[in-house]
Amino acid sequence: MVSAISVLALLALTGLATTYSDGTKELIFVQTLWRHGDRSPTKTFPTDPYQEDAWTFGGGGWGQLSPTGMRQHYNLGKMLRNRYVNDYKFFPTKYNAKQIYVRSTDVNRTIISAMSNLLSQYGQDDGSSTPGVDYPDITGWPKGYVPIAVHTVDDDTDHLGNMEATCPFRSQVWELAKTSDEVNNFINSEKVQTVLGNLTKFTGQTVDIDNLWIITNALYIEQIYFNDTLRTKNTWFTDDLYAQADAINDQVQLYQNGIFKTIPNVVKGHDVGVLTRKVRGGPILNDMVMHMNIKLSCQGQSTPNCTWINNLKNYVYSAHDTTIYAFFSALLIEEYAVKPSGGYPLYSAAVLLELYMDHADNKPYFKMIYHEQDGSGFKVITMGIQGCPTDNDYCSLDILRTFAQTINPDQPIDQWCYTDLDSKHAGITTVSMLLVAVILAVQNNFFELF
Ligand SMILES: *[C@@H]1O[C@H](CO)[C@@H](O)[C@H](O)[C@H]1NC(C)=O
Ligand SMILES: *[C@@H]1O[C@H](CO)[C@@H](O)[C@H](O)[C@H]1NC(C)=O
Ligand SMILES: *[C@@H]1O[C@H](CO)[C@@H](O)[C@H](O)[C@H]1NC(C)=O
Ligand SMILES: CC(=O)N[C@H]1CO[C@H](CO)[C@@H](O)[C@@H]1O
Repeated sequence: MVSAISVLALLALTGLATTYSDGTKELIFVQTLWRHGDRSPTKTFPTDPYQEDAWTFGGGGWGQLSPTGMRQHYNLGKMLRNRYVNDYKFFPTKYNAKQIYVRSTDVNRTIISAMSNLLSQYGQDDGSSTPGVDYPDITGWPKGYVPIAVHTVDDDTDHLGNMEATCPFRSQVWELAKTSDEVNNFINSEKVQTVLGNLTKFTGQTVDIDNLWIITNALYIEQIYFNDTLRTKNTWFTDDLYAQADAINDQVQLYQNGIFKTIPNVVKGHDVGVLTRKVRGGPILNDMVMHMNIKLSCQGQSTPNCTWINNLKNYVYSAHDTTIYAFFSALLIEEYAVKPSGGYPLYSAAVLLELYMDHADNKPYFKMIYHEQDGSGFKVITMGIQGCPTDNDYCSLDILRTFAQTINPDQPIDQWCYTDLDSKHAGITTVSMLLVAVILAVQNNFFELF
């Protein structure tokens, strides 16, 4: 008894956490992918009465995180602490540099979202951290506030977090996709042309499906911040036109993420659905699966290349709606982003990917959880993934591995982005057949075949 108490005391002192198990399944690793919180528009159309100087919060100007956005991430951080520190006792009670790694895109709002989130996870005056050890014991320093490292990489080459990173190949695939019958018919439909035509008349610029989002997004945010003056300052704004433009934009986003009704959607010998999912969600899904594979292969190993992952409990990506949507599209669960309407993930949406080791069959399992927006809880979505049991929160890691493999970029992404689509005449039939085979296998759960 005495020794048990001193072990607990020691754990509390060092901030180390214990383990969490559900039956025979032991949690060994958590990866988190979230979208930043509420922000100002990133740009707008020429005739918009609300230009950059209308946005004063969060440092001011385009694309900044608002106090509401900070609060949304503060709330999410609290929920994460409740789950993993208080309930599961899996994360340590205080910041441990070896156990968490945070990677943000190099954008103010994602970095500050991460900081706001970590503030409630590990920066509260609740006695879990120690002045003089975890932060300076001085007047002026908020008591309990522990700064936590947020890493980033250059935005132009961030193919994991930034779906607009420089990638001529991705642009080529999208241009090609637009010429497919499905997308072409959509663009040229009377409904779409009418809305784009009207917006072109009103916004002072030529509106097409590529820049439509700038208008719908600015109007979305103006309805949050300037709802009382929007309709008088912007005389052409109507709820109906906005709703129509927004619905068109939702469809465009499906196409941009490689989700078509035509399967396979082959243009000039290229399967634009598979190629798009490979070039967008492929890198981050494979990055997550790689982390889990290394975590598993390092279990019980003490070689130097295992030190980092053996200590690590939480890998965090602080990113964008586009990132989560590409990730979901890669798993063909894009409809989970926003239920029931579809569309891009909302502010502070978050995906939790938990890795478990089942000590009964000695096999790895994952659980996928979604936080739809501020105020919603954590919802298990594992069963939405094709091939996962529909009546269970857990699913064999092999299902995720197979998805990752199916949409793994053909070459290292920084290299693939600079290849020319038409220079290689890759056997399209092989790619499509493989995809059909994988989908069939997933649906029938015939994984033994692969
Ligand atoms: C941060 O915000 C300022 C003001 O909008 C902007 O000039 C700067 O480029 C932003 N930096 C990043 C990395 O987002
Ligand atoms: C904005 O105002 C309209 C009515 O003028 C209302 O229907 C709508 O719900 C309001 N939107 C928000 C975000 O408050
Ligand atoms: C670590 O290095 C050893 C060789 O020293 C190698 O066999 C093993 O696969 C490596 N593990 C990882 C996770 O890279
Ligand atoms: C609101 C609005 O201006 N609607 C117009 C959109 O375009 C069509 C066709 O050009 C017009 O008939 C609508 O009046």
